[in-house]
Amino acid sequence: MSFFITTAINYVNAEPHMGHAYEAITTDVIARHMRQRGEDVFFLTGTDEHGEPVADAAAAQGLDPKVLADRNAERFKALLPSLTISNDFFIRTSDPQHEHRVQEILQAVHDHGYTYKGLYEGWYCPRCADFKVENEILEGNLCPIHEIALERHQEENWFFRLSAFQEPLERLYAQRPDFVLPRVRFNEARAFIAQGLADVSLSRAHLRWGIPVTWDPSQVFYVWFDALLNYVTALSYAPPPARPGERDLFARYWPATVHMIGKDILKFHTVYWPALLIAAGLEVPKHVLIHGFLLMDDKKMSKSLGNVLNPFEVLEGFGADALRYYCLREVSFGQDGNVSAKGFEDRYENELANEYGNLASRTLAMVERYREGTVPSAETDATLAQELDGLADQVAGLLDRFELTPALELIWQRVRRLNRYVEERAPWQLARDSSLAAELEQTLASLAEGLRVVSVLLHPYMPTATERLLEAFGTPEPAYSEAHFKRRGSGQRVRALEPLFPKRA
Ligand code: ME8
Repeated sequence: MSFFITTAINYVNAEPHMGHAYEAITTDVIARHMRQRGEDVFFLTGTDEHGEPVADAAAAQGLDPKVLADRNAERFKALLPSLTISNDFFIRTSDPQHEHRVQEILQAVHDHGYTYKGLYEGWYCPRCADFKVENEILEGNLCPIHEIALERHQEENWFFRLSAFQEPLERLYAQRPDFVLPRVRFNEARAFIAQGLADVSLSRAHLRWGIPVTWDPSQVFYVWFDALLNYVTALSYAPPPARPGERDLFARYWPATVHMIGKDILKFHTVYWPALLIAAGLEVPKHVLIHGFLLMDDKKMSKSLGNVLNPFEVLEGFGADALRYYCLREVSFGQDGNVSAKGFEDRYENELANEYGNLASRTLAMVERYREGTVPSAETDATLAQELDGLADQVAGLLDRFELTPALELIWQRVRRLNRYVEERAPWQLARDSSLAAELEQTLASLAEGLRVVSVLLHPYMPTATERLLEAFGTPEPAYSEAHFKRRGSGQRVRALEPLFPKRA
């Protein structure tokens, strides 16, 4: 089945921060897991380049917006391989193909009668590129997200008749209880709709850095409509080339399976976006999946608050797998969570180095020492088999509901179980007594098999370390169909493995 998954596209008004890395990582875990299960995955990410936030940041640095966009888009692009993100395409909203397709789709919305010209006045946050409604505004007329002064803006521009979609959206939410996940966000979106939908402005009169409105080229489209449409436009020009008989990827992948986004942009994705799609005559996505914020000192980490944790530095010190693991383990997916250098180092040391890395090197060393590097093809331990049977199904069930942290927790319980198994069986004692050879063989076969199973399941979370481990054990296939505990050891030769998570000085 086709499985189209997207991240939000990132503003290029500043460099990437941990929040962006977090979103790419969580999306990548789902994409990799679904590929393991044989789904036809298409994973899209990219940059959001038009509008006030970028125009203002460029002006402040005396740059042309396109120059700033080019520079920062490169940084966002460069972050992806260093996080081992497996995206299939990277869209930039300054791509001419995107611009052209946005014009076509919004022209259709106009032709269907969902636009009109009107006067807009309201409190506007230039960082959000959004007008704020009265009940959101903080005391002193501050933006609730950026805590900066809002500006009073008035201009004549084109409106989108969001109010016409009150009933269609209510119906959508009544029929599709999993349209927005998790549930608490579904309720939030539904409550927003229940308040009554007001029309929203679709264009900007005083901005040049955007896509011209086809029927009124003196204006550009409001950046949010331009940006949201990336999810559709990308399918009209992204490689891989369509299969024979396909004009492009649209028929194969639309509607999107999952839009992964942060909680601050809920309204745009759960209200404006489905309304816009219906207005254009397109299908709405299957799920909008909403993650929380990474917090440091209990404040959202963001470029405008100035407490940025640089993902490049974290990666240099610990590597991508460690960062990926930490993000999924420390922060309960869907909720906000604090991240800290101390918490990171603790988990690295205690869980990655000691529990997983050490289990792998001990097991390999014992296979080497006691059985000359061959995993015995002995029968595996029945109790352990019982404890690992069904694990792959449980993990798949959780990940079908995008429960990323509980799935990791479940796998990690088995990593700990395998460590206990080593202690219980004490293979170094069994090795001293040749009458216990069968027990020793069973122990080694079971450990190797258990490590193989947990590594296949951990692969989406930590692709590099698990691949290295699986190769060292001579069982390199991380396909999901291989994720069950086998009744016999593999009989494979093992190879030496450098520590997966070396202890830091
Ligand atoms: O909102 N923790 O771009 P953006 C976790 N261009 N996630 C965070 C975060 C944090 N501290 N800070 C930001 C935009 N994010 C628009 C999106 S989509 C059509 C247009 C998340 O660069 C944020 O919630 O400000 C969003 O999902 C993504 O990073 C990009 O944020």
